[in-house]
Amino acid sequence: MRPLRFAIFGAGFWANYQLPAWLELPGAECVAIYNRTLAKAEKLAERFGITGVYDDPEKLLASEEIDFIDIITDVGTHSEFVHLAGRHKLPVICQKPMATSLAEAEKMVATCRRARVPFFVHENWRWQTPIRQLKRVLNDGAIGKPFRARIDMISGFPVFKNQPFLRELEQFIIADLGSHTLDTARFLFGEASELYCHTARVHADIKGEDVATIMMRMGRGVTVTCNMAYAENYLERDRFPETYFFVEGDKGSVELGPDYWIRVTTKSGTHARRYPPPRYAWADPAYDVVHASIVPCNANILAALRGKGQAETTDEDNLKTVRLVFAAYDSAASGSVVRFQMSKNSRRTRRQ
Ligand code: 89Y
Repeated sequence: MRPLRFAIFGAGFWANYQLPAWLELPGAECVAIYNRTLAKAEKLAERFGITGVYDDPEKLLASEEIDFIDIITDVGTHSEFVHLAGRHKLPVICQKPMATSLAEAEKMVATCRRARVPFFVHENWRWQTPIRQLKRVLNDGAIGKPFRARIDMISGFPVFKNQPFLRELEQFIIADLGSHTLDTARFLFGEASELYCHTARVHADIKGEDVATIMMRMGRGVTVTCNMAYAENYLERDRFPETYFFVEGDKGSVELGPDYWIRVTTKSGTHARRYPPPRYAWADPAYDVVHASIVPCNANILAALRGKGQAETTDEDNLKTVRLVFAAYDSAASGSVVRFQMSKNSRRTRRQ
């Protein structure tokens, strides 16, 4: 079968991992790179033997025959490039967070729907090896019906070192990291009906919030709390970028703790097993579990692009995560609970 040809837009920090992650998969071939600063695109292209290099996206689309675009730029340009893909009738994948506001995200989704262009969001967190296993444990029913969960992504890691633009975001940790943790909460527990949020800023030299606490009622009444912090302090159990989970059910409990250990506690005692991610030579060891999750996320979207089933992180699905992200900012600003209405088939949620 002919591989699908694609271009990546963006040659920054994340593209250095997204591109080799694509190379792990048969069935897709990167043929061109666009980046605002040509030298950065050239450097990435040389490293991976890609011939098409451009600093003008229109020129790239006029010169190259491609089947889809993978947008790996900063969030500020996602909308512009998704609309460009829509005009060219090209299927498009966009990094999380999808957009800088809910209205912008809704417009992007509507444009692609009108143009009949498949649109996916590269939301990889839920594809982490230990999180997939945690989902299996919940589905197996060993701990019974979950009633409460804690999701902790609290780290002293200096995130601004590799991603300095994060310092400049007026909305930081919920948009950057909450996009992942809230999506993972939806993946594990279903849609939210209520949300309440507090934020704080510990770093004096950044624009946005670097601490957030979000409490939600999800699915059939599970209380889920997401604790996030990038305060650059000292924490005994800090293993960036591992996310820790603790879920209580009516028959037991399950913990995903440090070093990928999953501990399931039921009447028969505690059963513990490690679920480490695969190690790729191209991945930065400091980001292992996250970089490894790019591969199954790409594979899931590629299968959908080839007409083999539905991807998990479609534009419409991710819009529900985007809704939670901006509801969290609204709740933090107003000090009030945001309530969502579930539609009958529970595929759609909307603010009440
Ligand atoms: O940008 C973020 C992401 O997507 O994964 C972790 C990160 O690099 C910092 O929060």
